[in-house]
Amino acid sequence: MSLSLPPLYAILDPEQIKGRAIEEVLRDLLRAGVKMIQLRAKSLAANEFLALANLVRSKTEAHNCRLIVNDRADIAMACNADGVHLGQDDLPLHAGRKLLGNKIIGISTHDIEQARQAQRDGADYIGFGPMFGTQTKDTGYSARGIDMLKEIRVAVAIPIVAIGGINEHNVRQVWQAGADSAAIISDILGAADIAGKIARIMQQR
Ligand code: TZP
Ligand code: MG
Repeated sequence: MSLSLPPLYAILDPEQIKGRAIEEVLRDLLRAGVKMIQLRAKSLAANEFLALANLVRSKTEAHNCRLIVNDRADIAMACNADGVHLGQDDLPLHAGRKLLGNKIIGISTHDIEQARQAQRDGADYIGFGPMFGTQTKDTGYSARGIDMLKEIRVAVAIPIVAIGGINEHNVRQVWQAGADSAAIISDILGAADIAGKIARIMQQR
């Protein structure tokens, strides 16, 4: 049976929280009812990443929220996350599957061929983007846009998480184009009132 994803896929990244305490931001996300969080920590050493992942695991578990670890299958396993998110240059899916067994594996994709390949290889969902212009990550790809998202929707049956430049003002188009979920970093983590931001995003459904 295919994975069912909540409409909002929040990404928690200690580099994007504007000097706030990560525990506080996490608490805001969970109180706002977020049911899926990806932990992304590009510049933490493995021991620091794991310590953070353990903390986030205990809080997400208490709120019945799934936890996906970005990039690191080892840390996903060590903290008992629900899964891992792998990019095109991370461990290939077959290797991730050896480590993760039947846990969730998401794969970042940027075009139809990568999306089809991820589905063939057994990904549980694909990330697709960057949808719009984003400052958060230089993906090396131009904005993919709504029309390409619609093509991806037709090309694969597995769930799609759209990412890149999504905010409260454009998220509706992303859902309408067939994304199962919208991944948002800066519009949420940069908000002065995270709970209010999430409520406004969810009102767009
Ligand atoms: N992958 C593709 S775009 C992106 C990632 C991790 C960053 C998205 O961040 P934002 O701030 O929601 O545009
Ligand atoms: Mg990666």
